[in-house]
Formats: sequence, structure tokens, C-alpha cells
Amino acid sequence: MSPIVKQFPEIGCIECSALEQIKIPEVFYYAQNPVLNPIGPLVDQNTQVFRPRFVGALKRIFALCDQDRDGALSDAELNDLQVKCLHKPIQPSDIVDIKSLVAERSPEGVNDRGLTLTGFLFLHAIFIKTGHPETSWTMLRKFGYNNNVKLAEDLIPTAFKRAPDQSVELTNEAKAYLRGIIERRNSHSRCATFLRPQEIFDVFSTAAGRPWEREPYVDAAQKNPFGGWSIDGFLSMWAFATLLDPALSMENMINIGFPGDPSSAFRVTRERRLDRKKQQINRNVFQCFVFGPMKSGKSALLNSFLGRHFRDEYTSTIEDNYAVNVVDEPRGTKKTLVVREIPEGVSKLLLDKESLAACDVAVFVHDSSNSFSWERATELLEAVASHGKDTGFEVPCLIVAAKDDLNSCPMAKQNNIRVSQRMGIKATIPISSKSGDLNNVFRRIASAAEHPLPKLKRRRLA
Ligand SMILES: Nc1nc2c(ncn2[C@@H]2O[C@H](COP(=O)(O)OP(=O)(O)OP(=O)(O)O)[C@@H](O)[C@H]2O)c(=O)[nH]1
Ligand SMILES: [Mg+2]
Repeated sequence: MSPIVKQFPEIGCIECSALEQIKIPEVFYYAQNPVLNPIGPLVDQNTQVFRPRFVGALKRIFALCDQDRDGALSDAELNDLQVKCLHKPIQPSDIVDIKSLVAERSPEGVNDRGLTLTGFLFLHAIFIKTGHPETSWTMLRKFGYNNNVKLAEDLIPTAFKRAPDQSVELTNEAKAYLRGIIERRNSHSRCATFLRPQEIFDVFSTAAGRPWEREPYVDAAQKNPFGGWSIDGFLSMWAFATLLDPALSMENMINIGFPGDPSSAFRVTRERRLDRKKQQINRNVFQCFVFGPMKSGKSALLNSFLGRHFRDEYTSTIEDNYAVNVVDEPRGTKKTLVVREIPEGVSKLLLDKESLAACDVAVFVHDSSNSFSWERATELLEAVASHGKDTGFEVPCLIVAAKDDLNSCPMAKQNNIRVSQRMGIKATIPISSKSGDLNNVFRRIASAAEHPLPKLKRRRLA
């Protein structure tokens, strides 16, 4: 074998003769195969290891084909796969041959239920090693992958058409699917209430990488001390990710093997304007914007929402910061609340005409021990309320008096009442994140989003 053929396995070598018409059709076959079915996107040529995207795709295909979810492809499931890819059934004798080939060289590849994931991956290694990457490519293409082993764009709509005051949520079908994944894992796990980090990794092993490892997702949901998510935390993360980037969420949903039509996993909510007109809020996920001056206690509020311990040390929030969790409602229903901390400087936000379109409820936090903090919070309240009125995206507002464990500023309480009455908003909610006395604030926020009061009065606060 020449050195160049050794270095580049996709280069084939064939001896032929035009004069004697020896192996001419093969020459054309071998000439086009590396172009149509390249090995490069599937296997790292240096390490000879499958690329992560290829492994993810194969795991997803395996999961989709394993209809009874017993961790192996039965003869019937292998036949369905063959029919889907090659439009013809697989011969029983071929199944026997495949399974004995795999069993001989990779004993874990076959069990009494059929071909395991190990066996399925091993089979693809054989296809590639024996110069038949086209078999893997046929399968990848049938399952929607493009030449970069990414799900083809026509499978993932790039935008969900919606008005600015509409949002995207998971349907009950999608939630049931996600719950099913966790329940199946928990049925053979000792840790029934939390999804461990390794399990989260496993859920996403059919995707090219783990989503939500960066801001603003990474610390947005409640985790246990070992980094695991509760079922509510896991579902909240999905709700949050869908709210922020529905197209990416759809890609993730397809990647983890959602079996139905991907569009049936998502719904676009009714315009908020219509909801309010009909006095019936048609959403399960609410977004709350938290405004307030520096050091007023916004981050502490978000941390309490995630059940995190209070910290005396102060860290200034530079970028928008999110916390998401489930809020139990009095009638036993659950809503997902996405709380977004907005750093004090709001001028940029107020330049955008649609900045409040995504906001279901706004909370104004002030440090109740500091009169300057209160003044600044009321300025913010007035600016945001006016912006809402001017742009047509009015939002219900709540005032939160933080640090209730400290001596409150004498004038603050009276001022609170005065402003609440003038602006037509509910009474101020005192809380102390430090002592954990939160006064049902999150339930009240969700309730204000769900039952907004009539329009805010627009008066100056002087
Ligand atoms: N005593 C007391 N201190 C609190 C309470 N909540 C927050 N703090 C403290 O107040 C300081 C500021 O709290 P943060 O929650 O970071 O305030 P913030 O509004 O997020 O500040 P920025 O991110 O700069 O806008 C920190 O040192 C907190 O420990 C509380 O309920 N009681
Ligand atoms: Mg902060």
C-alpha cells in the first residue's frame, strides 16, 4: 500500500484496464463514493474514532428505532429500519448473519432482545472499515442529517412566526415525553427525585453536545448540591429555553428523539393583548422582569426562588440574569415562572419599542432600609410604566420592599401606600431574602401575571 493511501483511508486503490474493460464500473463507483459519502465528517482520521456528532446521530437513530425502549433493536425493529432506509425488508437470514458477526467480535453488541446500542455502533464501524460509508450515510440522510451530520434545516424551522406579545411553549405531548424520559431513568435509579449530572448527559447524548452549559442557561434552574436537576427543574429549563430560543429548543427536542412531528411539541400562545381582552390568560409560562436600583436585593430574590442559601457578600450583576422555577397555584395547578433580573441602567431597554412585549409582569425591588433606593425604584417604575403605555405593551407591576429584616426607613411605608394607590397597583410586598421570609412573593407574581389588574393609572408620582 502506498504511503498516501495509508495516510488517507478514503483514497481507494484499484487495478483496472481500459483496454481489456477490466473493473471499469468499479472505477466510477470508487471515484464518486468518497465525494458522495465522505468518511471525514464521520471519523477523525488521526484518532480513527467516530466524531461526536456522528455518535450523537447514531444514538438518536437507535433511540428512534427502539420503539419498545428496551435498549435493543429486535428483528422487527431492524426490519423497520431497513425498510425506512432501503425501501425493502431485510431477510431473516441476513439478520442472523449480522447478529452473529457482531456477537463474535463485540459480545455486548447483542443480547436476547436484539442488537444493542454497542452493537449498532460496532456495525457502523464495520461499514466504514470495509469501505461502505454509504450505508451509514443513507441512514443519516433518511433521519434528516445533512452533509455536516447536522439535522437538516428544513427539519428545524428557523423561526416560529409570532407577534411580539406571543410566546412559544411546550405542548402537553412534549412535557409527557420529557417526563417519560426521566421516569424511565428513575425507575432504575436510587435517586428518584433528581436527575444526576451523568443522567442529564445521557439524555442529551443523542445530541451533538449538551445544551444550556452557558449563560443565561447554566445556573438558571434549581439544582441539588451535586449538580442534579429535579424533575420540575428539568422541565423548567425546557420551558425557559423554549421561551428564549424556540428554534434551538426544537432542534434539541428532535435530537433527543422526540418521536412525533416536531411541531406538535410546541405551541405559540395567543397574543397577550387578546388574552387580556378576553380576561383569560392562555399561557403556562410567565416572564417577570425584576427592576430595581443597585444593591436593592434583586439577585438575592432570584436566588431565593432557586432555593439557594442567602449570601452576605455582594456581587454586582452586569448582564441580565435569569431564574426559573415552577410555582404551585392555589387550585393545584402549576405555572412556570421565568424571573429576569434587569440591572439598574434601563435606558437601552427603554429605547426598544418592543422591550416589554415579552414581559408578563414587572417587579420593582427596593432596599426598604434606604430611602434613596426607594426613590430610585419609583423613578424606574414610572419610566417602565410610561414606556409600556407609550408602546402598547402595558404590564402589571408589583413593588417589593426587600431587606425587611433591617430597620425600615420611616417614610418608606407611607410612600409605598401612596404610590401604590396612585399607580393603581397592589400593596407593596415586604420580603427578607436573608431570613427567608418571602411572603409568598412568587405566587403573587404569578397571580399578577395571570390576573392583571385593569390598566395602570398614568400619573406622575410627585
Ligand atoms: N439584610 C439583608 N441583606 C440583603 C437582603 N437581600 C440582599 N441583601 C444584601 O444586599 C446586597 C445586595 O444584594 P443583591 O441581591 O446583590 O442586590 P442587586 O439588586 O442584585 O444588586 P445589583 O446586581 O448590583 O443591581 C448583598 O450584600 C446582599 O447580601 C436581605 O433580605 N436582607
Ligand atoms: Mg444583582
